[in-house]
Amino acid sequence: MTIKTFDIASQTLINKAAELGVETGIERLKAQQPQCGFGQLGSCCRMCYMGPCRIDPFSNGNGASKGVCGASVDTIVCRNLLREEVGGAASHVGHARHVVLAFKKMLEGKAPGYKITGRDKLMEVAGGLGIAIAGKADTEIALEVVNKALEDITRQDGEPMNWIKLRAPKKEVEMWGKLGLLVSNAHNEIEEAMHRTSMGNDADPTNLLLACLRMGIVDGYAGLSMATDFQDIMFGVPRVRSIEANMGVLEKNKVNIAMHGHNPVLSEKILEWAGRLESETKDVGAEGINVVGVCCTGNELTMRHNVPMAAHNMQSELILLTGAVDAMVVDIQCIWPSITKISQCCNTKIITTEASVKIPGASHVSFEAEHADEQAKKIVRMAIEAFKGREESDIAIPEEKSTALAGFSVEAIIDVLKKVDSSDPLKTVIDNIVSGNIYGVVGFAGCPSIKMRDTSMTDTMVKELLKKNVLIVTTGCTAHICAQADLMNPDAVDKYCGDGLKTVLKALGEAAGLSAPLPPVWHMGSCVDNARIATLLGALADKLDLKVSQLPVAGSAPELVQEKAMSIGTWLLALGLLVHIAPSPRILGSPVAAKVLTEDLEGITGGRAYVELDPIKAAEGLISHIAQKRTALAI
Ligand code: NFS
Ligand code: SF4
Repeated sequence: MTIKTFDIASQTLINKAAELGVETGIERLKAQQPQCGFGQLGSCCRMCYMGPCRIDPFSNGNGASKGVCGASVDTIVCRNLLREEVGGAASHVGHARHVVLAFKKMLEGKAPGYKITGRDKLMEVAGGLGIAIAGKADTEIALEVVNKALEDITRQDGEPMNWIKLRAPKKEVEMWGKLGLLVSNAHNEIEEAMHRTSMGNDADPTNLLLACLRMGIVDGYAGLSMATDFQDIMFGVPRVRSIEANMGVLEKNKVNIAMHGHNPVLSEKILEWAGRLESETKDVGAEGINVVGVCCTGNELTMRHNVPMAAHNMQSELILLTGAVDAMVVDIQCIWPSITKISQCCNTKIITTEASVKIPGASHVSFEAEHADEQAKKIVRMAIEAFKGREESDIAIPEEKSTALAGFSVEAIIDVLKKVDSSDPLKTVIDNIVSGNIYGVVGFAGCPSIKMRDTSMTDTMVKELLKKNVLIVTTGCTAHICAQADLMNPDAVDKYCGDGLKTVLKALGEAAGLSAPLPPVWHMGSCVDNARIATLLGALADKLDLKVSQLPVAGSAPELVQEKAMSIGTWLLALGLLVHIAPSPRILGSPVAAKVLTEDLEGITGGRAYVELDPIKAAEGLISHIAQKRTALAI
């Protein structure tokens, strides 16, 4: 495997690592070559101690075609796939539960550091859940909302989740009811999925694949949608704003605190205390505090507070090599254990904050909502103290930084559209889709992968699609990639868009009073904010009385890394979307899984997985899918 070159900022720091003899993921990926073929096909099983068993797809009957227990390759692959989905859904449900419980503590007076910031959102959610509002105090309404959320991880009555009823599009709820996919309790689903995939239980590949769809729906509603709703209620609904991206946002003379992870319950407090303790930086010779964001917590902070988005996941080790990150504060998910080793040579203090996420070599400050102020103060002071360890000669901040517009929540998008048509905001989008000015919409989500980054998979695909007038919405680390590639600012319109899309974005920008076009790639948030994309699609489908699968839209996880991206992708499959994925998910060892997910599923939910590793061909595949949908709608 050859790895070519990366973007300039990353490459500068990769070179610095080489000079210093510091190992990064690039060397470790090389050292893993060749990666295990059984693993890539999903055809190895470790579910019991008669194994591990592996099935050779090329044995032609000569090698092992069954596990010791007789499990077929289809059983093995589908069981493994469901466990991947569990990993993803458990992460998102755990994230949502953490936010809900922090909010509950606040309502009970036990976490005084937090408040209700998004009151309108609270009322919208309460109304949607059927909670009577009149005559009640906000906290009373909020507690009822919390109880509805907790029902979705406790109820045993088999009733569909409250958050499905609140957020799922109508026709899909009907379809899921017929298919037996209306899940009730996220924790029960996760337990049952682990149970049924353990040795000697579910051996039917189709039954296991249906369970994968259920897990996707668990992720979508008890994970993504619930987390997004509560974060908006606690911290406010994002609004469109101008921000900066890439590692050039670090500031040489300031204490740089990199927030990395996912949970705004932590990062919001660190940001607040960084502001409150700014004057203390004088004592160590710094000129203030610069909080920057890495990965999804970066997206959360940028969408609500203009905090610069410094680095995506693949750059989370590289940013330390700038020598200018005084502290990297992490919570949950996507945190590479390698950072503590790298931090030793770069004078960075790595601070873990979750009891369940500790890393050897890091300092640990446990962070609980009850003591948020005290603990955030302590963490910020540790970062200020760490500034003293700076080595002037080690500092190498890349120059690269770009500007971008972020904060495209559904509410923010509707606000812009209302300026064109106040009584029927979605009409503008629909009219432009019908006229072909917007040929279609593709949502990009997920991670940057070292395996795909040298082909610039995401940026290349996005540029190809823009040429064909496809509007792009994005979340997660692909949002970082697009911001760094200058795809989220108004200048990108003339540079990359086809004529139709140019016309729409210019008109919308003017209506929004920006005196510039809207960007062609809309930053809709973190990975849990994929809920926002689904809400927007659902609103379009419900308004047109169509199924989501009939819309000229698609999704892409062009640099799949995380199990979380798999469970999100499966939710989108359940919603009826074409989901492009690269590299291939670990299903190709199973003829049944490959056929069901890439072909047959289309006849069931309307969704289909599409694996293509070449960015140009992948963009063409998405365009031809959109073309088919347009033809079917006679537009
Ligand atoms: Ni999403 Fe966010 Fe990034 Fe991938 Fe990780 S940070 S939750 S999983 S790597 S996009
Ligand atoms: Fe092998 Fe079956 Fe055990 Fe899996 S469950 S390791 S296939 S014997």
